[in-house]
Amino acid sequence: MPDPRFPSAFTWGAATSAYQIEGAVAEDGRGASVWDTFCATPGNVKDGATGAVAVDHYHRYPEDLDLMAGLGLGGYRFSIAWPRIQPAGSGRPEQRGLDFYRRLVDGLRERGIAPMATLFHWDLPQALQDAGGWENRDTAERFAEYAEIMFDALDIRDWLTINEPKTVVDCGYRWGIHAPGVQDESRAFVVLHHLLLAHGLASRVLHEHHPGRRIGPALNLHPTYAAEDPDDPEVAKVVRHRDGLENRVYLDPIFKGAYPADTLEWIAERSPMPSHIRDGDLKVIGEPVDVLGVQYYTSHFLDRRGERVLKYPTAQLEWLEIFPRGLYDLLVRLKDEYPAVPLLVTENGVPAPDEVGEDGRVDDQGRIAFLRDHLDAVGDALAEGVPVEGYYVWSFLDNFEWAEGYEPRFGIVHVDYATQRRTLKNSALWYRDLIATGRLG
Ligand code: GBH
Repeated sequence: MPDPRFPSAFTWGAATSAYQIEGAVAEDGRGASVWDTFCATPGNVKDGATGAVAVDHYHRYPEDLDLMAGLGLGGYRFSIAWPRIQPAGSGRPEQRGLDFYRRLVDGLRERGIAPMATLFHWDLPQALQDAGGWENRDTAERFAEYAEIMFDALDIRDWLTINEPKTVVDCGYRWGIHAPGVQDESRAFVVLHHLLLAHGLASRVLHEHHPGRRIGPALNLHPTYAAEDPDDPEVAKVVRHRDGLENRVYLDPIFKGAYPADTLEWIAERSPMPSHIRDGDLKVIGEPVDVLGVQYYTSHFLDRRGERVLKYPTAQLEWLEIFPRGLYDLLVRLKDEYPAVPLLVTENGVPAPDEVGEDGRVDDQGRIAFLRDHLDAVGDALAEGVPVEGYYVWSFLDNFEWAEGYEPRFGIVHVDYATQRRTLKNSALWYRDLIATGRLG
């Protein structure tokens, strides 16, 4: 019997992003992105790795599509490389770039896999960065134009605007560990506002030109908890503050049309961001959301000083403290505190240093347990009436893990980087069985 908590229309999917898998960075007219630039500076990425070749998906996509079909995936979430479409960040689209994504979408359709496209997964055209990037309000306008090109070019129902604005703000602009490598809070929060503006502007374009399709943001959200005594008012204050910076500062403007007052006040002490909010911006940002992409990896437990305390085991990457219950709490919270919109878990997954064994298999039991436990949390949320429509494993393939290079492997499909040979890990076989039987096992 299939697990009764999951509706029969539930989408079992997997996700990737352009820069992490495509390679072919100088092909078919693609322009440079901020990540090409960032990778070129020694010290930014482990072992000097880059996405120049990645897993060569740009050339190997037919084989990858066949592997997806073999698993029985119902949905595939990919991202479009803006620099393939507008190499200089604006103007007439590059036909060869459009053609690649058309072939990909056609290939998915032929195999009965529903495509979902992310418009921006961090690979900003370098030309726009040179003009100020997301600190420049104009980039949000350019994004809406690029979005319109894609909406017209691709026959896709579900769209995501910005992948994880928080990661761009924090990693790209506060901590400098992602492109463009800036460490400046005053600039970071201006970027935050313009990313949300870009999200709203693009959503408007879709609603005006393509009623019937759906669009929303892909937010990485982190439940925050007191590590010790939750009744300690000092801790409660710290937890609430962190919740503002991690979650509410993205959710509230998008769903409630207003920045959370406490977080905005904190930001105002560090950044001229509030002076960049123009009349009407929050109306744009508050454009109705048709579907929310929820990306969950970990939760944050905090002590009285706001320091993160690790209470549970971590994965290969230390930031990923494994806490499936956080996903349940998050989904229930979204239902309780925000307007009811269909939810998709657009990323969830775990890294490991997987290798192919002598028997030709990759026995990634840790990943199987991780995925099962998190899907169990999704099932519990569904049983509580949370409208989760689908789940996309991060990631379909091992790939370029940003500043960490190629060492952490997030795929359910193993890639031998020397030969580009693909091998289904045991987690992929487990996922195939789950999709076929509807049972978590
Ligand atoms: C997602 O980011 C991304 O969408 C995806 O591209 C990526 O491959 C995947 O997750 C796995 O990482 O400064 O300690 O937080 C998840 C958010 C942001 C978590 C960057 C790790 C760097 C270490 N990630 N962060 S830390």
